[in-house]
Amino acid sequence: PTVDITDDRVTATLPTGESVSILLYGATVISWKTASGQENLWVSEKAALDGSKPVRGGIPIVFPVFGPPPKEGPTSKLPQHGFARSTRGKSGGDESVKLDFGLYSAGLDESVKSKWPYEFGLVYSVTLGREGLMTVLNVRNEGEQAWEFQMLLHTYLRVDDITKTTISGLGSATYIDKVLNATTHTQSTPTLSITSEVDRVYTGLKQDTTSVLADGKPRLDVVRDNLEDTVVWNPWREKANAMGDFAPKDGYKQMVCVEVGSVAGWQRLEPGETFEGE
Ligand code: TA6
Repeated sequence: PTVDITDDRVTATLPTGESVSILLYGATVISWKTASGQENLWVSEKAALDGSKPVRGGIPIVFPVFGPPPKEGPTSKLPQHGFARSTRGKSGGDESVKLDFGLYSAGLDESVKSKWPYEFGLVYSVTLGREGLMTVLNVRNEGEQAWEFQMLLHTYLRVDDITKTTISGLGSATYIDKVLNATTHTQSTPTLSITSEVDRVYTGLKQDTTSVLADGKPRLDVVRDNLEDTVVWNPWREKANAMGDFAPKDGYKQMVCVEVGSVAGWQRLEPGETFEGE
């Protein structure tokens, strides 16, 4: 598909011609056309599309109250139909851009489905802002039975020189060392230097930030939200050599994985429940 982004709207068009336009104001869908160009949504010729009032037409979102609010109670001060339809979404403007991707059980090949036959929905949101990159995985149980899962954002970070790289924010945490037969240890130093293969699952970290330092100076902060575990991995020389798709072979000197997730235990989702890790 092609995606065209202007100041006030996003328009996406499939190669076959179908298109959708979403006004950033209220995330209001204001056009949905079939391949032949037929418009399926009605928008008033006098609709305000400049953000001065909710759009008269398209698909305004009603949240968190429908109609005139009750006289009393938590929604009593809100305008009719709430505020969502008259609030510009955070994904707009030049400050940040947010992209959402979906993966659903219905989209799996039968061969995969037969090995893990549960109904799920994943929405992965990637937001680029001035201060950083945010990656969020939202997991939903779409089925009728509970299931368990683990998840991780297996992030490969680029560094200039691994010998000058240290990792902080892991001090006094417990970790499972996958290099040492998955034995459990406690991080004794406040910072971790990487001078050989490292493959550790840090569990129950108190701080939510793990920092990558270059020459002792802050380079990148990896911040966990609603996730308990952080994996630190560098394959070093031999393991890098053994991976057919790892190149250049000395690339381990320019990378370190700091991966946030929920991997030491299992997350359980009842039907209809969602989990979000960031
Ligand atoms: O997260 C670290 C790790 O689990 C390592 O044990 C290492 O094997 C790595 O991920 C890469 O896994 P992959 O399946 O991508 O080769």
